[in-house]
Amino acid sequence: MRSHLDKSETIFALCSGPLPSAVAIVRVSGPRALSIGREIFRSSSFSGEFERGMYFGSFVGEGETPIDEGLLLVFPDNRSFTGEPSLEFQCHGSPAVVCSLEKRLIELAARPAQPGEFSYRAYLNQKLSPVEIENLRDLFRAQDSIDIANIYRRRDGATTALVERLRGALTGLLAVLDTAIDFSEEYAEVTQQAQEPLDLAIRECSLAIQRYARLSGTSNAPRVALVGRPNAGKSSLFNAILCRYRAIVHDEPGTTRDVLEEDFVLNGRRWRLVDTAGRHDEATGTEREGIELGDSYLKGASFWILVVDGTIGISEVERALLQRYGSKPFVIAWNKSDLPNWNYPADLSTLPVAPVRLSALHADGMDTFWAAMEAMAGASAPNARGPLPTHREYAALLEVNSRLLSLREHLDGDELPEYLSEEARVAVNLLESFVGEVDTEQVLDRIFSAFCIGK
Ligand SMILES: Nc1nc2c(ncn2[C@@H]2O[C@H](COP(=O)(O)OP(=O)(O)OP(=O)(O)O)[C@@H](O)[C@H]2O)c(=O)[nH]1
Ligand SMILES: [Mg+2]
Repeated sequence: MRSHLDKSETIFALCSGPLPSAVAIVRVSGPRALSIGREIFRSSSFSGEFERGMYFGSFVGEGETPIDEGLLLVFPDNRSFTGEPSLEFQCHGSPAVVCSLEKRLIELAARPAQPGEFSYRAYLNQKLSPVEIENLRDLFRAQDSIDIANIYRRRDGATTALVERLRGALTGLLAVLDTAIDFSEEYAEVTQQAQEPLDLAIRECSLAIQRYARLSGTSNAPRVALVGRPNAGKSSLFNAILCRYRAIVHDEPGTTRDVLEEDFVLNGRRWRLVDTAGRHDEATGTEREGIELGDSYLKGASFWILVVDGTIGISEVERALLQRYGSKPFVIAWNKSDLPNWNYPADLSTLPVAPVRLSALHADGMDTFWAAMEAMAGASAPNARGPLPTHREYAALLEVNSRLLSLREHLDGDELPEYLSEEARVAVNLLESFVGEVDTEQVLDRIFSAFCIGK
């Protein structure tokens, strides 16, 4: 598709998002940009020659028909995003205004831009390198501030350092395997030694893969499950955390049957909050199914919140939950603190952690609750920060990882050390490709498949 794109054409696009909006920005780039600007822009103070800067005036159509008043940003030379003469019309974000402006641009021989075409021109004019384009693309996919920090940290060479560590671990492994080839009687001992560097490499590799998968939307946000008895206030807390009425709250026990999921931000990271059906031992039929469904979400959660009705306290249900899922990080919310018959536990030694006093109904005690949640999030997502591969590196890491996993499997079997050593060499070679040249064509293809119009 790119082969049809002609740099001698002048392109335009609305780059400010859906209409109506307070302000709309229509971007124009190409050799005719300045003459188009002179046809459309009117101002008593405008001499007829643009300099680099911002102008206030009116925009007109054919026969001086008024379109709007607004600002015009002018980049007369190559000091622009695309590296060619460019304009930005900042007008009112009315569909009618934008439509009239675009109609006039077409009359003046500009054409609508393809997705990512402004960035493509920036690349052709050496304003952006393929790596910068990859970073830009990922910036649009960033879901929280940690993603942004990870993208900018790429410049510090975090992934290169990761690849160096992986290579170090594999070279160590190769040395060990080569010893095994020479001294086959000590093979079992040698493979034992090889396990640790290999496990370390697999862990580092899969963490980087997970980070990218999350950014690209192929893996979900880590889950936080709300669990407890019917009527404890799980759905009320679900709504309080989201700051909106999302789940039905009712004084009838067993209101929530299905699993509800919504995203929220904690410690700069996106998490998925899960509301589950209340648990009790006598549940049957759909209620039992709902509880089992909640159980499967709890198993997959990074941490969980045990919601306890503070007017009742701990029962067998809570004890069983703590027994079964106590090894996973959790917070205990001692809910309904606004009620007169609410009691904070007299003997804290009977509980694994001190509960947080809370009234989900009145959002009272939420500060302490958020502090406890932040501590949990910090403890359960230590891998959020770290090397974030680009798409190209991610694809290579996937392959390295699958080689490492198969190596690990064979290490425990009775595979010949020569075979293992060969496998490890292939993985090292794959890692070598990281330092090779970036495949520009591949990067550019991805711009056109993923960038929006106007970028
Ligand atoms: N006074 C008071 N009432 C609360 C509080 N939290 C929840 N409730 C009430 O307790 C009842 C049950 O609340 P829900 O949030 O639906 O409880 P749940 O744990 O989701 O219940 P199930 O979906 O049945 O498992 C409702 O009448 C709520 O208004 C609170 O902090 N204070
Ligand atoms: Mg509920």
